[in-house]
Amino acid sequence: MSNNAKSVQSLEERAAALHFPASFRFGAATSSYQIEGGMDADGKGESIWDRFTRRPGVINDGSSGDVACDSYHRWPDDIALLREMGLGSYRFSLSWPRMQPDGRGKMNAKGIGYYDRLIDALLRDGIEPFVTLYHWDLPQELQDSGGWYDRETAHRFADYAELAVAVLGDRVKHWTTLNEPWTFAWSGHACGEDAPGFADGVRGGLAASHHALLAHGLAVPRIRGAAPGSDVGIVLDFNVVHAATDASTDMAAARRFEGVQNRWYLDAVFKGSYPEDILKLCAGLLPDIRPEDNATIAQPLDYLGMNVYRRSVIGAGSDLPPLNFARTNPPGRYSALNWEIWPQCIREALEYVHRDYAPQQIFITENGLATLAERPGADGRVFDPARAEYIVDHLEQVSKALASGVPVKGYFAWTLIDNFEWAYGHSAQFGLAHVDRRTLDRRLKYSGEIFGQIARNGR
Ligand code: IFM
Repeated sequence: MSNNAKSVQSLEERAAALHFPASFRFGAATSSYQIEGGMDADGKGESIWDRFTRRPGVINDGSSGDVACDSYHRWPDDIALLREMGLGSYRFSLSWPRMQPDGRGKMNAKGIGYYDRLIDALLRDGIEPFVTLYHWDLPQELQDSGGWYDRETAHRFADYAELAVAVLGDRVKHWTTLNEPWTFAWSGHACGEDAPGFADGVRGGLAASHHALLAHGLAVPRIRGAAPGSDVGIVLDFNVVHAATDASTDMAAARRFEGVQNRWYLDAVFKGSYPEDILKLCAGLLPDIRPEDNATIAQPLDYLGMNVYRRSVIGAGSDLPPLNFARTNPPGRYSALNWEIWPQCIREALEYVHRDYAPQQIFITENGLATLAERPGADGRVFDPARAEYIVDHLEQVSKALASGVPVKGYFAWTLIDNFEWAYGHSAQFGLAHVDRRTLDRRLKYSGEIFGQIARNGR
């Protein structure tokens, strides 16, 4: 047997050895802008990503989500893939400007109809919808009046959340307010890599973060009011942060980085106040944080969604003053996005959050590997053993966290199908299924087959 065949065999044996409780949920995740296309179909309004992707040079390969995977029309193909893998849960997001084109006022019946059909079909197939209300596609109209720099946007989000839940909440039992406020606040407002493209440094990141968290806090009771008995949570993205060396300067930089990436959100949501060290460090750069905001943000939640991909190894440097950090890349394996592959990070993140914040339930709402876009081989199959291995490695760590008492209730792979990876366009892909960019036909990859086997046999 060749070495490749041996390593595939041992991977498949490790996949077969994975066991989770019967109630553990296996699913796949996507987001509206990354898969739907239908950019202006049926009355959809413009989003900040529709506008941002028009700027020359901001997307690696010059692509956009105008068509993406055309899931606006091909959603039955997406559901067929979920069925093929035997997944019992699907996490997707609503496009706010498809639901409510101007971000305020009138809802769009045709946009609601799209999600109605999707949800009904999922339920017919026994697949539980986990719905995110905001995965980065802010209505451009709201951006024009200040976007996440404007406190009013938080109120508009709460209004929209209530209206969306009122029409879909009879069938959807798991609601998420925001996906990854750290990323959309900082990449969109501090560094300018993502929409709306502001490079306003720490002041921008903190203002957008605070208003996003306020939006979350204002929305939670409105969601509960519109769909009593449903589970409500938020999805945060975690980097397990390690200091590059034992030098006190590196350790302090790692602590600052970890403060804005993790504790800023966790402390606000679970403890009702922002971390003192970050408030002190960033005094003078803070938005208007009113005394009552802390209580508004710290709503009791039914679950925390954790997106975990990597470890960040941080030393002292000059990025984003006064955070003054530098990312370092220790020797190891890296993804096509240059993210370190370090599977222990998922267990470390789960144990840290459980120990310090004790959410009632935790879902891994995203985890997956970016590779360069793959092509089917001569036999028509897309063989991506690196992604299959990534999933098995990380699930082994999740299972260890479970054994150590962390209430982790499910795992969603990112992502169902190769899609529009934000500033990377289609140059890097995370899909369990390949999408032919010409025909948009979907085809399960080897990683999807392995993940399906784990989902079917591993409980
Ligand atoms: O594609 C993104 C997703 O939209 C949010 N979490 C990280 C993924 C990979 O970059």
